[in-house]
Amino acid sequence: MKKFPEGFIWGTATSSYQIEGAWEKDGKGWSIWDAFSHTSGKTANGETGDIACDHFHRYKEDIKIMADMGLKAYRFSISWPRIFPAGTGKVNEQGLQFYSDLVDELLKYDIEPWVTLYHWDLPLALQMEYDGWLGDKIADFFAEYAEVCFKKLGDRVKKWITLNEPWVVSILGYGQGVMAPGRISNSEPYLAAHNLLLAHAKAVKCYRDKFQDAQKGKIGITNNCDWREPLTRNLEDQVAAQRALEFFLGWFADPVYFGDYPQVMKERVQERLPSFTEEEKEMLKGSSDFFGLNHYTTMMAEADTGKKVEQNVYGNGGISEDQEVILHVDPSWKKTDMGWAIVPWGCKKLLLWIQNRYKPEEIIITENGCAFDNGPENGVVKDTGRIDFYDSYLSEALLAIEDGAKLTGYFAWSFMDNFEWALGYGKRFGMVHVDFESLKRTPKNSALWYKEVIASNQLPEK
Ligand code: PNW
Repeated sequence: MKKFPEGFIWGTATSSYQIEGAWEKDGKGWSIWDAFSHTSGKTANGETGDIACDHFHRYKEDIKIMADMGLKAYRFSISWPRIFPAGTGKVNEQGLQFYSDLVDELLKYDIEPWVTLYHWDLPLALQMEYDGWLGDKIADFFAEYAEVCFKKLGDRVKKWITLNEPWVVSILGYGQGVMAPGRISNSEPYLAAHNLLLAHAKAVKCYRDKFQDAQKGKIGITNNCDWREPLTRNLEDQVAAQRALEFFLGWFADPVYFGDYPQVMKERVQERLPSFTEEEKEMLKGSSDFFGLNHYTTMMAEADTGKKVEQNVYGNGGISEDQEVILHVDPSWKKTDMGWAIVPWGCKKLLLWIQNRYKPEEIIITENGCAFDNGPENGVVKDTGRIDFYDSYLSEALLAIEDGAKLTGYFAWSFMDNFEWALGYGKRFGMVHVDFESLKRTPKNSALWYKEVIASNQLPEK
């Protein structure tokens, strides 16, 4: 059995709105997810994150479980409206204190905090008064918020992630409307994405100008991408798969690594794609110290020759009309409770595609995981499907490392079952089971399996 590289970072991930609860506690303002989940018809069974896992009150118990698992790192996000109830202006010290205490508790057990500044819970006030990610002041507000976090926590937090999955914010929040703020448009996603990228760049500039020398941390962005495999070996389908990847990941990673959008997007999206000034390009280029990747699944790509639009599987594809790519899933592929196909080799191919295109010094998988619904029986949760999933994806990640991908860390999504956005509590991604009535935590067998992986730095013999 091959070992992972020495010092490999093993972690789990969560996000504020999905686990914290305490939605109006200690001066927190409302986020767009508070408003969205409280709007009838937007989430499964009208479920909300009002209580969620009540992590806000139970973080010590949760961190104890993390320590028992032997986690080296824990990725969580800060709720912007806990820090700035109105999005900008006055800071809520009580909100900051919660995260400061959380960080101290993690460090007590030698678990390194990896902090995401934005995992989708935008202060509602900024949505109402400034049009959220469509407004031209949003990047400055984000940098203002980020600076407060660097100042208060940067003495102890050495890993920062500005944004989680701007693709999801743009496509699912502004394109398909299934996530907050629930807008449906074929132009707004491009504008939201543009402002997200500028917000990222401004926060990074602030960190580098004012904090990085003294605090000696790293800062980057996390993008999500599925793999796109050409449906056939025809040149058209190969080009279509490449185009789909550029529309998905290149949209965000090209500006961060090269300073501008992919050419193919400029050609196809035209005036709906905003452009960067020279100064903005400079600010964006090289603005991530590591390549943060969230990866879940794979689809096959076919060039859309114009006749098949109706049968397109739009869901995961970006703004499909602009790409002219039809997505397919192989019927033989097994699926998780999300309906996402389990295709471990797609993970390897994607890692190598990233290494080859961007040549990052480090890639960190900041999320990978699966939803399966297994509950405790006599205190034991036999989630073999989840163990198989992790084992297969990690095996492929290891092969990618052997082939040159500089993968240096891996975060399982998720530490515990939580609020899966519009799908509510029915989709369970956790290594730790949460009973949403009693809020009791039960580590699943996958948590015990992961503990073994971490301790030995390799995958156990099967
Ligand atoms: C990610 N898609 O979301 C998020 O970062 C997590 O908050 C979430 O719980 C997890 O993955 C599981 O869903 C995604 O449709 C949501 O392609 C949707 C998609 C991708 C990622």
